Amino acid sequence: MQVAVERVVETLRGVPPPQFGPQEICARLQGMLLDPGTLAPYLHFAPRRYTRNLIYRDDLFELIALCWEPHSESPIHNHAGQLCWLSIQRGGLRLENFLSLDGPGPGENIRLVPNGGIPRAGPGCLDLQQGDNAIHRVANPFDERAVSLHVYSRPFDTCIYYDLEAQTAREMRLQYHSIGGGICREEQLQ
Ligand code: CSS
Ligand code: FE2
Repeated sequence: MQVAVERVVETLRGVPPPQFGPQEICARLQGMLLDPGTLAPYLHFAPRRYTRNLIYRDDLFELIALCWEPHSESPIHNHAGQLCWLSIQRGGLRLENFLSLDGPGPGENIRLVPNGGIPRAGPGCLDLQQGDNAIHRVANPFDERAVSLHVYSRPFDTCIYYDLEAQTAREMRLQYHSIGGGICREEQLQ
């Protein structure tokens, strides 16, 4: 069953704040595939990287479409203690989880160890990251473009990124590539 993106926004807006948690939201997103025509206005790709395209945001949650060029990847990062649902819509993504032996940081001498994942997660796959120690890397090491839909509750504009070799954890600012379908000008990037 394919769902219009507007319908997903409506559904999520209908969830009362105390219920906006793993059980309720996983039940709504599990196996959900969006009608590609309704998602198309939010899909903007950029060479050799992934882009973050904001569909909807309020105080409780944000809905973002991420567009992954072949051979692009995120840094290893956390989600600022917020809940993060990732639903693959097109192509494949490699999901790698890590565990910090030294807390989420930021700081020095932060040791990470691999903590499972999925070598190739495909359309309909839903992943949930929760808590400060929910650290992962998402990559598209494949030869076709990929698209994933993300729900973050509450929205966050910074997170921690990790350098495995240097064992550092630093704050990183997150930016939108487009908002409501319109590409952000440099000065609008937030
Ligand atoms: N959290 C990353 C994407 S992987 S879930 C981000 O929002 O850029
Ligand atoms: Fe993430």
